[in-house]
Order: sequence, then structure tokens, then C-alpha cells
Amino acid sequence: MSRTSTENPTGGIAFVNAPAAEERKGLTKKEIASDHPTWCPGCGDFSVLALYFKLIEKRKILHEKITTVAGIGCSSRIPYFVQGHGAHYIHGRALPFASGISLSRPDLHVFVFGGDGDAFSIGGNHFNHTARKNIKMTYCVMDNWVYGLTKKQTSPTSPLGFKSKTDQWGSVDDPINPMKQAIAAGATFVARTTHTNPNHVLQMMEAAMDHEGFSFIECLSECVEFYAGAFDASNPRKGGVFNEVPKTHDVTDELAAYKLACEPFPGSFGIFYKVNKPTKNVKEAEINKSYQSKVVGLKDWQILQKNFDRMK
Ligand SMILES: Cc1ncc(C[n+]2csc(CCOP(=O)(O)OP(=O)(O)O)c2C)c(N)n1
Ligand code: SF4
Ligand SMILES: [Mg+2]
Repeated sequence: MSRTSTENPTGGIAFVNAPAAEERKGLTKKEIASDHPTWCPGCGDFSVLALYFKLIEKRKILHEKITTVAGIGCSSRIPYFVQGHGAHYIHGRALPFASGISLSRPDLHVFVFGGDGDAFSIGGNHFNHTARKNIKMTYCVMDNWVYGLTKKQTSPTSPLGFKSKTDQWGSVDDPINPMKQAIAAGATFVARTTHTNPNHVLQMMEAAMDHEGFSFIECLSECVEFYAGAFDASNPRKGGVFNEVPKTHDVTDELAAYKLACEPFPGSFGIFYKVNKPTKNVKEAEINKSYQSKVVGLKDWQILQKNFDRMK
């Protein structure tokens, strides 16, 4: 058994007497599954959670290398069901919280989960800004086209005519298109999947995790209680069609990605857009490094004083 030195660039936690990561076995589902999920039987969110466990198992991600963050909503309950570090945070505010984690601990895989309301209503501005800043994390939005937790209000992705407690005569507002929004906001990885195709969900999660930057996945996840059948047209077992992004699609072509995003439902599934750009994590680390070299030997209060003097 050896002592791990975590490659944490900011210093921080050292796991005394823990075996080195390479000597340790990956976690099993039993070790990472927490409370029994409290979702309604048949809810699409079960599938997303199961595939997240599979990802952790398959990629041998250790407890101290992963964190699971969410906002508020049925989908956002995920961190409760994962035996690991994470936070069930404030409605719509999962991304700023996750950004803090990512920027201070770039060695972690930061996974953020949430719903369409959490991501695109109350959290809409955070979505745009986290995407444009290209902060390294994976954001999986479990889109069920409705507010599930609060029992059926119209969400930003509910289609026109959707009858809910807030639109009793049917919604009259054009829904947002998460894929168009993610591309336009500047996300460097944009993918689409559906809970009814587990292999595909895992494939997208792996690709997103491996992306150096802000990776966004829209995962259709049916709310069987308040919007049953919403995604049948994308499910071959219900007479629908599941079309993958054509092999000829150039994922670095923003306009081509936009065209895919404009296809009528059920559209295509897969990676629409993926480009490499420097992350905020890297850019900030460079600034920190260069500043640290200028304040060698100074005490904290002296560094603060220097900053205040500069602001005069
Ligand atoms: C500041 C704030 N406003 C409103 C709420 C009430 N609220 C809780 S979850 C939710 C929407 C959930 O919808 P979504 O994000 O789509 O998640 P789902 O339950 O469908 O998975 C709302 C409006 C809240 N908890 N906090
Ligand atoms: S209300 Fe809908 S989204 Fe919430 S747990 Fe039940 S089926 Fe899932
Ligand atoms: Mg929802």
C-alpha cells in the first residue's frame, strides 16, 4: 500500500495511507448506489442514473475523482442516489456551483444533472455563460418537456399546445431548442440522446467526459406521470424512429450542427458539435501561475494590500 499524492494542482486533500489509484479496483454499482431512487415507476430518469453508474464502473472513476451536482427537480435528485461527493443545490444554480468546483479542482470529473426547467428557465442565463466560458464539466439535461417535481407546469421545452397547470388551454409560447441554444451559446461539445437507448446514452456520456471543455448532453427522459408518450416518435419499440447523426456529419462544422438541431422531432441522435478550444480552467491557471511568480515570499495580507493598491 502506498500513499497517494493526488495530482491536485491547487494543493488540497491528500489521501493518507490510501493505495495509489492504479493499485485500486474501480467502484462497483453496489458501492456507488445510495438510497433507492424515489422516482415514479417507469420514469426515464432511472435509466440515466443506471448509465451514470455504468460509466463510473466502466471507466474506473474513483470516489475522490468525481463529483455529482444538480439543481432542483425530479431529475436533479440524482446526487441523493449516488454514494459519492456532490451536491443537490439550488434550483437553476447547479452550473455556477459546479463551475467553482471545476475551476478549483480541475483534476475532478464534474458531472452536472438537471431538468429542462432547471437548465433553461431559472438557470437559463447560467447555461449560456458556463457554455461560453468553456468551463470543464459535463452537463446532462434530462429533458422531459415538463416541470415534473412541481406536478405539470409548462417548461421552456414543452411543445406548442401542451396543456398544463400553467397553460390550461394549451401553451402558446414557442419552445426553446436546447441543441440550438447550446451551439449558439458556445458549448464546445453538444450531443443528444434518449433514455430509451441505454448503449447510446453511455456512449454520449463517455464522449462528453473525455471532452476537454464544457460538454452538454440533452437526454430525453420521459415523465410517465405528467407527459407520458412525449417521446414515442423517437422510440422504435413504440413505432418511432431513432436516427443517428449521419456518419458523414462534420462535428466541427457549426452550421451543419445547427442544421441538425433544426430537424423536426424526433431529429437525430449523437454528437452534433465538438471543437477544441482552451478552457477557462487552463486560462485561469496560467494567470494564477504568472501572478504567483510575482508575489513569491509575500504574506497573504501583503498580496491583498497589493491588489487594493492597484484598484485605487
Ligand atoms: C427558486 C425556486 N423557484 C421555484 C422552485 C420550484 N420548483 C422546483 S423544481 C421546479 C421545476 C422542475 O422542472 P425541471 O427542472 O424540468 O425538472 P423535472 O422535475 O421535470 O425533472 C420548480 C419550478 C424552487 N424549488 N426554487
Ligand atoms: S413526476 Fe415525472 S419526472 Fe418526476 S419522478 Fe415522476 S415520472 Fe419522473
Ligand atoms: Mg422537466
